[in-house]
Amino acid sequence: MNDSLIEYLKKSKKANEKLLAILLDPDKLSLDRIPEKMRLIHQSNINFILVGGSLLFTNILDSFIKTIKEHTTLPVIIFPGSAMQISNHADGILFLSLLSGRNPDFLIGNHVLAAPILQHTDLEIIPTSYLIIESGRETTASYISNTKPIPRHKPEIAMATALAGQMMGHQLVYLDGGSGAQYPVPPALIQQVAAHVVNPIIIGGGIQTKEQLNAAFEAGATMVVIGTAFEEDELVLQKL
Ligand code: 1GP
Repeated sequence: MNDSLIEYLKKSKKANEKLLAILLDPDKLSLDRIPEKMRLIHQSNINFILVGGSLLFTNILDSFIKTIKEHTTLPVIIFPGSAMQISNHADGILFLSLLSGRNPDFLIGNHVLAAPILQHTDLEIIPTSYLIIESGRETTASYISNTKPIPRHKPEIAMATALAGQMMGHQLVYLDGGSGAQYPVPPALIQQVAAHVVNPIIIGGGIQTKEQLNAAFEAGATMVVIGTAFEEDELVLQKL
């Protein structure tokens, strides 16, 4: 890939190309299983690997990403749950502002802790508006961040929030139902955001079926993230 990660995402949006990412959580995948997972990923049309989690119980992020990179040329992007999740082995990091919430730790606190460390890495830093959307039951992301998600029947709030993020200079929007969401982000909500925001949109949380995947793309997602479905069923990528 010659472009920066964000340029690639922006070009994909412009060309109406649809991208798929797999989210690998270091707590849920042991290092020795990475080669086998990467083989499955290479047999499908995955474009990006995301790594991270709201909670990390083990301090293995560096070796986790290093092992992934030994088995793939796909770009690896950190999707951090906190300022502790930084590794120079990745290609980039989503510099997330949790705009759906009103917790200063996730709006600026973690960023201040991370910035001096990120300055000395080669990571591409991607300023991202991160919006948690209500998805049926409380998610780890919402609980750990101590924030309320945006109600799923209020697309106008999601739209106004994503627009504000764009005006702040963010390059990307991530609408997330949260890991293992009961219901994915509603297509009507994605549509409303896509109609007003030029930044590429990432959708994640609870995507299990081809229908849900296509609905997200048709509503305006440039990239869809699959995490739990691949953890629970290794063959899911062939069905999507
Ligand atoms: C979670 O968007 C990601 O933050 C992926 O969600 O694990 O439900 O696929 P799932």
